[in-house]
Amino acid sequence: MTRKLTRRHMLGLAALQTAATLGLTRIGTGRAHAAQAPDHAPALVIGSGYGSAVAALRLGEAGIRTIVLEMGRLWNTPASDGKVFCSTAAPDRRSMWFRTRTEAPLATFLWLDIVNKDIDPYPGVLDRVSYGDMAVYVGRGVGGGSLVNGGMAVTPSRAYFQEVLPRVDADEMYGTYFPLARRMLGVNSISPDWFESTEWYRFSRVSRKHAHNAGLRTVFVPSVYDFAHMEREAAGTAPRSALGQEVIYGNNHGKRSLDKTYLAAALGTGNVTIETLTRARAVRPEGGGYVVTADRIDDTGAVVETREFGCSALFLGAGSLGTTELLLRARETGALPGLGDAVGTGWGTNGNVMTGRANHLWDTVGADQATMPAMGIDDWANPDHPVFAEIAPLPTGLEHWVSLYLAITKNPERGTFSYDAATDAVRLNWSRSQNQPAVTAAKSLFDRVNRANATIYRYDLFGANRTFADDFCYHPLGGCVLGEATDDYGRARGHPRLYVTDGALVPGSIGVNPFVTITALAERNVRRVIAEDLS
Ligand code: FAE
Repeated sequence: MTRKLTRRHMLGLAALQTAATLGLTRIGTGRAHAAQAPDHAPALVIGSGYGSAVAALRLGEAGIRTIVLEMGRLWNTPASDGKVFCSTAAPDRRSMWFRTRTEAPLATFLWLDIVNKDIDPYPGVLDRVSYGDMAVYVGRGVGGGSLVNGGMAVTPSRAYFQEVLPRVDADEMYGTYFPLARRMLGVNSISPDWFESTEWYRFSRVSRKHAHNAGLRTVFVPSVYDFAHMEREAAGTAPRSALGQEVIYGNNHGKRSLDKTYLAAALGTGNVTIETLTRARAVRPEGGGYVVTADRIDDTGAVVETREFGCSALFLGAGSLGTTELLLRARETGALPGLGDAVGTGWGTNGNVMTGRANHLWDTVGADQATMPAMGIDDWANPDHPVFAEIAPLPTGLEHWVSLYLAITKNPERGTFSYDAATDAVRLNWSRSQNQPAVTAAKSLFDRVNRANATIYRYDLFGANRTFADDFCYHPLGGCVLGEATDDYGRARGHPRLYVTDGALVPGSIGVNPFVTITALAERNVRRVIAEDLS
């Protein structure tokens, strides 16, 4: 099993490299790549994030020829600086999806507009999708969110998982699919000895001390960033990535993103091809299957070709926003009239809210900070305000005495999406006030921390003197909720062989960083679907 997978990975990685070298937008090996009808396959997968990558691998392994459509580009060709990705300190056109200026989560520092930089428009790797009172960060490219995220690979508490998804067999998830997801994603943990001794995690140790002073519990957070590589970075024997201010605009080294794991293995089956810079825009049923209309764009964003892809089975893995948009548009335009009312509902931010605290002069957080969080404050058992707060880095290369956090709270508020026929656009209905429960919960925890340490909040980081960033999130979840918009295995209601396979299935909250859950659920669902519907 292991040897087979390794050979597959190598074949897949070679295909990715060939596509990069030749500048191809079609990636694949074997019979899938040589297919007579490149626009038709038994299975079509939209997107190449966690849910899609799982579907592509398992379909490919089952011998089912599969085409993956990804709107972003393949990220493995070095630019003139010798690097694939740019750093947060020196963002260029590679950083963001068709922008003229970066839109980093921290808008300012000391109230100064020194964080964001002017850039040329390009299919960059990070997008910020704005819907009035809420903006959502997402990854764009082969690997989706895995290219830009903080790598935190957290399994939710069993009790909360059961509360959120009561119809999913928790024994099966915790016995089979969570361990499988962690293994496939390459999850590892930091060495506690190194954590205690390295300058790169001083910021975490200071936050831990302050949390403990307030009687709070901290936990190590597993990661898909290779901590052995990070130790070599610190020792000067490997090129710096997490220790070189690389994260939200991609990591040049160390990160086990999906193109190195699931997608490489999927390509290695010889049954999977990936079409990049190809954005699905419409879905319709035809001949017992589906046809997807997709635009291929060039580096300027211009549509160079519109293609129709036919399939017998369609898997939507375009992320919570992308999948919901495609299905809502299809329902509202009458293309897929059988989809139920639940499509476009049950969306949430996973209770995300960020905040920063100002430390005393003697509590230095260090000029050197690893970009990969390795510790969280776990107060999820708090009956009034459950919070899991990751201790986030702020790697500027200078001492700044800031402790930064991404709090995950149990915000019960949910958003809905609506379709505007005049503009063919999908809108998120979410008001600022809906994030108040998240702010209240985070404030209750960090007020405690501040009281215990005689510290205050920072007012200079999120614009308009705000102490809590409540207008953006990193963890969009829901929109096509499992058991509501779909059956209990992600089969869309009303249309056979149409599946949702990504974060759109999770009902708005999971209590921890979500990609391990999205991966494990996709593994569970696709196994059932292949066995019952596609064999
Ligand atoms: P996702 O990974 O978003 O993939 C969807 C893919 O579909 C993308 O590649 C899109 O470009 C593509 N796509 C969308 N629309 C279309 C279309 N119409 N046609 C073709 N392609 C399309 O979906 N989670 C954690 O668990 N731990 C973390 O440390 C963490 N940190 C994060 C940091 C940042 C900056 C961000 C943005 C997210 C972070 N997340 C983290 C969230 C995590 O990356 C996210 O939950 C997953 O990526 C969602 O997986 P999906 O499969 O749902």
